[in-house]
Amino acid sequence: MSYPYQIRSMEEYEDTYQQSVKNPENFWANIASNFHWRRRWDKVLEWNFTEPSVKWFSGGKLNITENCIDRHLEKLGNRPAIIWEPNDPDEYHRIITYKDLYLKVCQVANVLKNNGVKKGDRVCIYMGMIPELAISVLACARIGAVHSVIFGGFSAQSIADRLQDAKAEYIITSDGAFRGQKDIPLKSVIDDALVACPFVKKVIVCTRTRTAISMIKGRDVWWEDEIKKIETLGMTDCPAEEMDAEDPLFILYTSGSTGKPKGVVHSCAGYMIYTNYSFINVFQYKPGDIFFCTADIGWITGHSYIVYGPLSAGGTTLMFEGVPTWPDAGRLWDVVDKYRVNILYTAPTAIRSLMGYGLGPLQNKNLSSLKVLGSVGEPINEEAWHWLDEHVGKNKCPIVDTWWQTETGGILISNLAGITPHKPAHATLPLPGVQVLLVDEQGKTVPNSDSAADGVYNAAPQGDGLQSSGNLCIKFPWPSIIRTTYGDHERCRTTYFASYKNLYFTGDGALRDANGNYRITGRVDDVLNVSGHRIGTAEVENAINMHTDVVESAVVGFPHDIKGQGIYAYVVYSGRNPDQVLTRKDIIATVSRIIGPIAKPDKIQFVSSLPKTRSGKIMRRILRKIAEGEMDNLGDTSTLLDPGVVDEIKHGKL
Ligand code: 6R9
Repeated sequence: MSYPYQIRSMEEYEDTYQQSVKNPENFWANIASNFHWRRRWDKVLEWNFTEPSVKWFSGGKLNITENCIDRHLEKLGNRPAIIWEPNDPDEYHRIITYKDLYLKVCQVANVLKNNGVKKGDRVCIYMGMIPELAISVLACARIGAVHSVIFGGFSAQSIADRLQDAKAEYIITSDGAFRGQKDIPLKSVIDDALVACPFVKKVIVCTRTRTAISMIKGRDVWWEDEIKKIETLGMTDCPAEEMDAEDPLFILYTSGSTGKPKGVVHSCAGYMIYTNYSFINVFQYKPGDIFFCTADIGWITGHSYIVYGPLSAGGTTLMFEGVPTWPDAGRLWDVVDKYRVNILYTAPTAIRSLMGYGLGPLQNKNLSSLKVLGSVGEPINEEAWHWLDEHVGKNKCPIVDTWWQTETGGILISNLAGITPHKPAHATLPLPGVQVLLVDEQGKTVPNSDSAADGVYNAAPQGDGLQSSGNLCIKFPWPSIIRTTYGDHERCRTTYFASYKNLYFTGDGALRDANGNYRITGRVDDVLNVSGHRIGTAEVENAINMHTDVVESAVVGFPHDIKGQGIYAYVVYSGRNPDQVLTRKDIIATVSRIIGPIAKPDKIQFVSSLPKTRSGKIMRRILRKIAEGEMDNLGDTSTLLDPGVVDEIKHGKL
């Protein structure tokens, strides 16, 4: 494969950016012509941000798996598509070529059909990081079923909520999953979830851990048996379903500032084109490179940059089942050396956790294959940036700091490796086609913050330092923008398109320097970012409030050395159980059960009441300051119903 739209110099970037702003339709149509279409589109773009309604490549027909697999078979059939490294370094790794992938995806697609799955049906996938997970995702896409992957760390209750919301009647899971020392009983969690989901018709169970599980007659079937059936029937091929450009490809649930997680919907063509374009340009991927993204496919990063981006580019993607610190803190580097990884894409939280082990685990590691390093999920602090640069990249690998979201489908702001300048702790410049600006509280555009109107890059600014700051918005659609929130379009409108007229609002705050580089400062809403995972404070509060001894609670974030943000819960507690140590444990167990272990509070402070305004609103600003240890800087507390509460909380013990 060659990538005619890969940007090779700073000048080319600036030119391309300007073209993409002047004539976005032309720009994206040119890129789209490099893909395999069953039928060419009639109209490149129709959009408005009021409903909102965004349609890219209307009338076009395609199947994303033909672009990710079939079109590579002739020239790249024997190239590894997926390299899989197991949790246990002593177990055999697996290499799946494009030819193998084609056969496996067709097989599983036929299994799905044979079990009644049809185009448009929602299929929930709850698996560990094994190749069958990627194969399942692609098998759904092959037959036009809408996949909804749920991260293995979510609880039965969370799964049930998502299954009900998506009305998913089919599930693919495995008996269990290995992660470090842990053996996670996936099928038994699914069984618990399904008590509340009688509408689920079929559960396909893949063997991984050989944990004892129960199989329910008529509902549960073994993956391996189903594949055998397909083989006996002689069904080797599975023609790809012809999809409309705007048909939904998948639903992925993510947390917001209020209520339950929402199902972000992405569509076939736009998502494919944008993940491919951003993959090739941000990482400067070259044919034959080994690309290693350490995310889990349960998150958007895994969807876009383990599965769809690399495979649509005919690339080789490495899937790692385990964790960076097991059996020891050198594991990630062993994996890099074992496969001579060229591009490593990881998260600041992983880097900070590895930094904690010192330089010992890096000794005797070669790492000379690395060319590009990438970071995603949260702002990368300068210390972690420099550690990565010096000790992993040996000062010769550009680091891309990639800013994006579940809702954006792909990377929107990032330097392009080795092409546009990097700056520690800055995501830097928007990709071509992405028109970024900052607004103030009233929704007015902040001067010198608009990448499209004020120039995307300024090599020689007057003066230096900070130029502007505000809330990060995008004013023109890019192909992989969120289309809707599943089953509730109004929620999509109010969450992203109603804060500021004609703008997509990201929920993040940002600064822009005089060169035009953006620096993301973090969420400005009630969403926490814990180890790169998005967690809504309201969700955690709801879970804590389920505990019988809890009257009410308020959850805020606090700076955490490794996780970036930790979860701090203020709990008003009825005192029925005087043993606070026990109650703390109980509350943590409740949160684990309702949401999953990723949402467990790091700190719990029992208080007799919460600071509220006269109208009954919890003053989170004050609680946040106390959690951050900024006791002397609480600001105005005069609007509080009972200012005495603040003193009690300030002097309270954890
Ligand atoms: C891809 C992903 C999105 C939120 C986003 C922002 C934060 C992601 C970042 C970053 C600073 C970066 N975020 N990348 N902040 N610099 N390079 O993480 O999606 O799970 O939906 O989270 O993560 O706050 O709004 P998602």
